Amino acid sequence: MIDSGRLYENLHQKGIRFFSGVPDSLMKDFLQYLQEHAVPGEHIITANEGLAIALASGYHFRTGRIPLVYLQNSGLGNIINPLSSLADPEMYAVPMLLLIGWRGMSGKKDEPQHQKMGRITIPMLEAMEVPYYLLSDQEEELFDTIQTAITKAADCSCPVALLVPGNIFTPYTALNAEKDFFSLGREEVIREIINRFSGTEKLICTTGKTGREFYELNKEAGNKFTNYLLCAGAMGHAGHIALGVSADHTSTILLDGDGALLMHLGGLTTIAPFAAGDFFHIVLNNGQHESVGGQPTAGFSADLCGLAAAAGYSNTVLIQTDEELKQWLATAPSQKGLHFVEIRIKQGSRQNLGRPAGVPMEWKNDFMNAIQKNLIEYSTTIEGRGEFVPNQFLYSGQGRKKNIPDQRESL
Ligand SMILES: Cc1ncc(C[n+]2csc(CCOP(=O)(O)OP(=O)(O)O)c2C)c(N)n1
Repeated sequence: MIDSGRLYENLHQKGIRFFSGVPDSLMKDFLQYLQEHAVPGEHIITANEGLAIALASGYHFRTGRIPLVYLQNSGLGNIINPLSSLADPEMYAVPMLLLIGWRGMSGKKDEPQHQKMGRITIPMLEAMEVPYYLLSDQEEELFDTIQTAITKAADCSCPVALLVPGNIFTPYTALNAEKDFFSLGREEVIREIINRFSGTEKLICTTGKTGREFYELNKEAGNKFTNYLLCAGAMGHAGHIALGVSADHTSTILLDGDGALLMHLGGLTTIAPFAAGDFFHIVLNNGQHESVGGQPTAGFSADLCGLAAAAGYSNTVLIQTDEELKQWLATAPSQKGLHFVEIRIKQGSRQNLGRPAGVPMEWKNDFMNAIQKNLIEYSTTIEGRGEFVPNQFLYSGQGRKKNIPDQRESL
């Protein structure tokens, strides 16, 4: 097993002095060490993996040194563009190390969202013409491989991948356990949402533990919600799934995470003008990537409600206490229109959190069947609404027309 401190020292000795990326649970011990020991300016967590490639390129342009970008292999999709059109030897030829957590590695059982990417990780690197090496869990061997990769990156002036085949790091305990600033827990909030809303809303859950918690708590509530879909993979895309399904004009609840929201933050500017029906974009903001080890996000330093309002959300609310949550939930289910709700929560989740039963195809079919049924019931029971007018007809292309009333209010 690899000691995180010794790896950090070894990288330092070899001239690697800049680290950036999006965390992965396979590297959580090393990343926690890095978070605590990197000197200021040496380590920056980016909102998505592609941005880390660009940041690392900028670092290289300034210093001439080789940076390291870390990511889960699910982030490969996010780096293809900057890798091929920025860092590639046929473009600006940026030597860098890519430390990639290999989820779904061939032969290893993993969650459904990791299977395909696990299988195609090597073919993808090959297609991208990125040299790669598999890391050992033996220190000496691993240090040798890193040296080989650095030499390769310098020689070819190109990105070189180092694949992390599993949890190869010895457990690292944080020096200073982060203090909790907020008292609400994620499960508590999800439970209240399940209790207070009718259960007929369509509900889309973000990547990570939120979906698993929703699944458990909904089961405990006798499967009150039937119209739900867990966005098990595709981090940062739950918002646009919700946007896509909102167009049937029944109510939509989106349970988002701060890390996921920030990963594709620009999506707010499309959800705001196009979301149909009553749409509750609820961000469970714990200021960290809790599902993969608790590394910080900008969730507590950015003004998420301000960002949403600037993107065009007509109603925003910040909830920080149990009282505020109860107060909001007392009226929320009957509120109309588009809502952005930031709920600040503490860290942590239960140890024995289960995983949803079944396979993604079944989840999809269940969801589609449930919302079709819902739609039929809806159109036969609600009179007067008729054909809905999608919000895009209100969108001029140069911004929302100010003199057109928000028709969602009157629907
Ligand atoms: C593109 C991509 N990069 C990284 C990951 C790994 N990953 C899974 S969940 C997660 C953290 C999500 O953070 P947040 O949305 O704040 O939710 P939390 O885990 O705090 O509940 C990460 C980084 C991923 N699934 N996809």
